[in-house]
Amino acid sequence: MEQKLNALLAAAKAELERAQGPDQVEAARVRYLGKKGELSAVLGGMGKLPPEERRAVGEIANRVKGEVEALLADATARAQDAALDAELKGQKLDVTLPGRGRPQGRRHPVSQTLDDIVATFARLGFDVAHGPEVEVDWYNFEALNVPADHPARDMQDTFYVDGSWLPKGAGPALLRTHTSPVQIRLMQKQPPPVRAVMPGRVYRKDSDVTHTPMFHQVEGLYVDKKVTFAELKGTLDAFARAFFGAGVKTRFRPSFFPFTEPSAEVDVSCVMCAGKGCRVCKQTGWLEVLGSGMVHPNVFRHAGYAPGEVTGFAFGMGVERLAMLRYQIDDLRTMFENDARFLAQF
Ligand code: 2NL
Repeated sequence: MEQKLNALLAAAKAELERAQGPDQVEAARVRYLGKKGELSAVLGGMGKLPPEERRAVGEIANRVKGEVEALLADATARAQDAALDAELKGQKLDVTLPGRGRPQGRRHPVSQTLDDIVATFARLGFDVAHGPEVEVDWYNFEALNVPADHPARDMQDTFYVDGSWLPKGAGPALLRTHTSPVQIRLMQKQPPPVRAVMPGRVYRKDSDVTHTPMFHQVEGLYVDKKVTFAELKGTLDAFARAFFGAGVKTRFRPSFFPFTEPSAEVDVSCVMCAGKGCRVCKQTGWLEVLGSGMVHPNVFRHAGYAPGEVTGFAFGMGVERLAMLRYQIDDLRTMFENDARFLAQF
């Protein structure tokens, strides 16, 4: 029996050395190691051996099996190498060809503008704060002194979402319509002074040529003892000159927001025509770039600050609008189509 096994090993070795291609290797595997193969046939005869010989023969059979398996692995590797060699022989490879260039990516104009706005305020001493995009009614409206019957609270203007996962009594859930709730959360979390900007995505149920349901905003807040309207003007004028260029002028016009009193809209002299009047500024020489005002006492009360002890100013601006002015883009929708040919220009 030992002789039979050694003969089997020698035959397998000879056959696998001759084998060409994966099919012949596989045929050899079936012949020697398969269920109905030669090794099985030899082992099948083991039952007739006296018990004292069985053990010795079993050991030899295992060794032979291991050696045939190793020979098979070698033969498989050789067959694969040969197949690859044959494939490459049929190809011509010009190693002197230049590599294929990969197009370089770049940041979206909205991201560039948002980062520049934040960096400009950072240089003026402002921190940066972030907060959730899914908010509750209280932080988005109530705390900001927006009346219950204000049109902005309407189902038509705000995306209300399922809030059943929130703690009981949390109130209606919605997609924030401005980043102001982050300012309320910040004031609740830390005592004055606060000086921070809040950049991020905001959502409104608007969709037409000049409005998208999602856009970006940067809001800012400065609260301390005796912050004045003069500081609001100085800060926003410094921002406008840093962002649009040292030559721009600013103009503050009275306005109204529920969360500030008094309130002011800020215009800059037209960056296209330097104030002479053109299509972009509709011949006025001015561009509206942000809204601002002194924080309303009710907002301080809701945030847990004492209105008698602190004052502050706040402001907000739309990032897409500033990006369009800065890069002279005249169609808002191009900002959301993500056509690489468009985005590569900024
Ligand atoms: C605009 C106008 C504004 C604010 C945002 C604010 C936030 C708090 C308190 C008071 Cl917590 N005000 N934010 C104030 C005035 C204007 O945004 O036109 N945004 C695009």
